[in-house]
Amino acid sequence: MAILITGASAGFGEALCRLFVKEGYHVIGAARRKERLSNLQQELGEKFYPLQMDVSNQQSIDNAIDSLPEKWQQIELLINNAGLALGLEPAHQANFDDWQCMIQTNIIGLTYLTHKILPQMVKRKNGHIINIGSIAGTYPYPGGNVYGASKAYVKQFSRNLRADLPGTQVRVTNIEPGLCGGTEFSNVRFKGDDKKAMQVYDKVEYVTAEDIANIALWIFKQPKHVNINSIEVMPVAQSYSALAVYRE
Ligand code: NDP
Ligand code: 8X3
Repeated sequence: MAILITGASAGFGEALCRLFVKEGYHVIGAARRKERLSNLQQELGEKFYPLQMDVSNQQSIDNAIDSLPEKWQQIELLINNAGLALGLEPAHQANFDDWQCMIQTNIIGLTYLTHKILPQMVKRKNGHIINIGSIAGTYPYPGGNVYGASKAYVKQFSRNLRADLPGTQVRVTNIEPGLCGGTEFSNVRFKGDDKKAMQVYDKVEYVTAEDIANIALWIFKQPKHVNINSIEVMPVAQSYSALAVYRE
């Protein structure tokens, strides 16, 4: 049995791979950047299988999953972590290609991979899907437009999977992190503008990728009859804000 983690070449995914391998699991780490996966394989050894896969491309998902050696084909845990935010402009100034990329990756890619892996879990009556949503799927913020909407999809898709799966022993969880640093998330969002990206984490003790990995492991290690439906995680330094009122 293996664990399939998408977005394994950086951030949460990399930390998840390290932790699950350390805990003794066989882990398939998937992402587009092959070299980074090879480096991770060198570090983690034979319990790690690097899988080049672009989740925004259905053919790439088919090719990658269908290419898995027999010993790596049974997936007991799928962590749908690959995802991205692009831009922080208001909707009327946003780039449509960015919107399309987020929808293709965060929604369609996650959905297609789930559709591909779920039947084997149901057949075996054993499996767990952990989706990485976001607090942006619950709380709107300026510039969050399609990113937040894509994570709201992940939240509701997770719940609706639960509605379909009673009696199958397959568990589904949505992890909804807030401000997490030490990953490439903001560099990707701001398209390589490191200064802008660094400002997001300035003077904040943020949640780390290792924190998220520990939470995922805890969720997975609950007894088989326990399903954590969702879990919202913020740094202590992050909190709620009043609704905005525009005054003339
Ligand atoms: P990173 O940018 O550090 O990592 C993203 C990972 O996703 C990379 O490994 C990247 O690999 C992979 N990825 C992106 N697009 C694709 C694609 N088309 N196909 C395959 N893999 C892809 O981000 P984080 O680790 O911070 O974020 C991970 C997840 O957590 C995302 O879904 C994000 O939305 C979510 N999240 C992040 C938060 C944060 O504050 N950091 C907070 C809440 C949620 P590669 O480029 O090699 O393909
Ligand atoms: C990432 C957290 O608040 O930048 O999902 O959208 S946020």
